[in-house]
Amino acid sequence: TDETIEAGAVCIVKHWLDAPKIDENTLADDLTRHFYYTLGRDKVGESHLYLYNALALTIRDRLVARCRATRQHLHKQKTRQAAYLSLEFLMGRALGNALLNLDMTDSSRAALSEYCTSLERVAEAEHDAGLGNGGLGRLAACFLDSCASLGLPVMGYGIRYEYGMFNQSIDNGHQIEQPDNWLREGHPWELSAPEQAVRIKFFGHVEIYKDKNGREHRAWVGTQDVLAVPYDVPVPGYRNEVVNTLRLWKSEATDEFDLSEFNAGSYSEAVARKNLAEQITMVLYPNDASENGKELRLRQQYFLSSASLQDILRTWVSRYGEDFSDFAQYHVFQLNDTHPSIAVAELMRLLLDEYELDWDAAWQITSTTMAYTNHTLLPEALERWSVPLFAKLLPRLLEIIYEINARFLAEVALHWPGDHDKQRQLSIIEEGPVQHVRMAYLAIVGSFSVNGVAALHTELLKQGLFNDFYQLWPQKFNNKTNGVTPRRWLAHCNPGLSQLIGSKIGANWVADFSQISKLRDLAGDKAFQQQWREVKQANKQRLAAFVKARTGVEFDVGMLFDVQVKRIHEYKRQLLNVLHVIHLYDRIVRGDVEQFVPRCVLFGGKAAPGYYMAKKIIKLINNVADVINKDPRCEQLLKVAFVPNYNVSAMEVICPATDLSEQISTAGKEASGTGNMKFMMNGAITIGTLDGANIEIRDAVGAENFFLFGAKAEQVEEIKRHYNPSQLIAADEDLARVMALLECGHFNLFEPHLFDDIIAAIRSPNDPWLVAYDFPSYVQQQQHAALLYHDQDAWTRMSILNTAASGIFSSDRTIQQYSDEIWRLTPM
Ligand code: 4GP
Repeated sequence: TDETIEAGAVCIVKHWLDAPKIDENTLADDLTRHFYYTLGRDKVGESHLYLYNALALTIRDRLVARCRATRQHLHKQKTRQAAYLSLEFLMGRALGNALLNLDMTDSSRAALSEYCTSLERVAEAEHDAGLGNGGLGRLAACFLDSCASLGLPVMGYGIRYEYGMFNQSIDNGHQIEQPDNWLREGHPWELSAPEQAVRIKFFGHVEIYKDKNGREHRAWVGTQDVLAVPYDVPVPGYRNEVVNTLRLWKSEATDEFDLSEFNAGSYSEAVARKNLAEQITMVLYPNDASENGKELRLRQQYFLSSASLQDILRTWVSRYGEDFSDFAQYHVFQLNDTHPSIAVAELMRLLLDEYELDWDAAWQITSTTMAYTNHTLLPEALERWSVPLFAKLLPRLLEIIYEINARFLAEVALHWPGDHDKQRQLSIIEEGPVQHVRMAYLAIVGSFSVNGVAALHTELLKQGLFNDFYQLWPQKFNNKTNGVTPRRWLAHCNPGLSQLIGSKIGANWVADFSQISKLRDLAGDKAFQQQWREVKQANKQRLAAFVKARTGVEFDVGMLFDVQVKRIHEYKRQLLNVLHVIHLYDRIVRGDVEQFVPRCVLFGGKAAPGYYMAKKIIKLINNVADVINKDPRCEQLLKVAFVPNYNVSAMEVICPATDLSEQISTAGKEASGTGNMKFMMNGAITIGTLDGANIEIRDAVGAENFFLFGAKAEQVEEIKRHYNPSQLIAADEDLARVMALLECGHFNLFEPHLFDDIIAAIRSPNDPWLVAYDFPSYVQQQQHAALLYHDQDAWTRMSILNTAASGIFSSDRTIQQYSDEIWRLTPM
């Protein structure tokens, strides 16, 4: 009867409230239970996979309990919430971070000791969740950690790709891509909620109909629907009992074909269509900061946006009915780049078509809940979708975009009367042989906030790329300089330094990273410097072992560790770095080694599979490394390695061991950078251009503790106007020698012409990256850095000062600003 069902429900809830508290004390027993019973194992095995899974499940239980409490807390009162919409969340491994945040590292260690193994070995069994390309995806992951740690009600929404970022191996110096089947061995952290699946429409057409009051409505019909099934991943805050949620959507076929096609005997066609539906979330597009342009990618973007918005609207309706009058007071959507910007049109569609609001009411809600973050100025990254594709795939959305555009262009006409060029330039629809939808314009028009990710970047958006929009709506534009989480990027990845810091300034810096500035007073303390160096030395040992295992190259921990790890891109100028390496090699060969500081140079990073020049640069690095590492004259002075498959967990070993951090992009091209911040937190000193967040890093630590070189952003255009690299090469003896070595084929003896394109790019008067221009000042600063490294006390002091000044680069600071200035959330 209804009563028994009701009573049963009450009983279950009551049971949960009374459930024995799982806590640290029961951890060892739970681990054993999961190992023997949930997973049905009795042997540990070489890979420790099951032990890892058992521990992950044990910890997940504790996360689930807290997650439920967090949700209940939010349910009790009407609270303003944010949703972070992102096609990428580059989470890396979850175990170590969860243990740190829940303060269960020691109890886990103790529980594992019964299995005669270490936590470190067990943690190694976890596969990185590589659901992102690079900066933008990793930023989203750091933001989730900070939101939970600050107790902010923020939900992440993303895609559960079956295949994440590809695995990279190096074969004869070439990048080889292999699929990242990260779910093969299971993903113990997630919980699926199939009952909360939502339907996503594609294709079909729009029909107009009138309701009984004669009002016109539009219906998107004849669609081919796909199911979006949610998988929830818990996001623990740092020791505050808050656990937020990252909801990842997986696409699945609806069951409809079972009845029609299936019965008609079209079994295989029906199954093929199922595959088509599941393809949507099959693979992450591996392009960083460049447009993808593929139809499937647009499907992913719409799939994520629609599923997430439907999820939020459904929850609203279930709680408050179909009255949306104060919806905007309680919701805000942050769009991580233009990738989910179709959400602007989708929210309009849902409010207009599904909930029958009129245009003005729907627009009022949309344009006060959407906020857009831009992550790159590179023109090739600006997403444009062809109108015919849109018309076919999302016909109703295109109609809405046309209407948004028409109303927007009327506003443009008022602001710039009679200026038809302006209307053409600002139109969301780009004219041409084939019309295109400009997604960044849609995002700006539909959002109340538009932000860049570092001071210079935001300035360049306002003065350059989006200047017309800035003139129209200056109040929308704001800066939010990026940050990284000090939990993963110092406390977790550098336990030695963490402990040392804790012994001097207490442990509160992990929650309140501004306290790290207290280290400044210790920078000159000789005993502390000695301890600081010892930690660095141990970290270098760990990295050396890692490099040896992955590349066979032996790093000498007595040498300066000079590191550049990030996506391979021409604007990031790994090429400039290799040229410097060749210059060092040339010095050794010609015997100019008097003041030579021995170095180990480490490179790492993936190239987009279709990015020809980036792949050539990887090959060049590997060939140069090969020549140098085999030359006995270099043995004591120079080592070079390219570590394959750079990812989050590799960075956790790399950044604590780095002395010199290479942040050498052409000024004006790197929106912010976040690797630069991780290195700084771990006491590396930056050699860099005045670009992105480097500028703020240098301001924070002081010019004397930063190695600056290169053209400034505002000089770049002028330099390009009369750029003559061959003349610059001839005028600089070092560069001339480096080019001579490259051009005579010294690094490709058996592979003729292999690097011709690279050589031509450096010599091209149209080289947008100004490699030859910046080379002399780069070499000079490298030399300056090397000389300083001689004086270990001075270097250590700089290192401490860098960590001490890194407080503002905590993503807690960034998120506090997002919350104060855009989201306006109240901590739980
Ligand atoms: C990156 C930017 O290149 C990097 O400078 C920035 O720090 C990061 O976003 C986070 O804001 N952009 C991308 C991308 O990853 O795909 O556009």
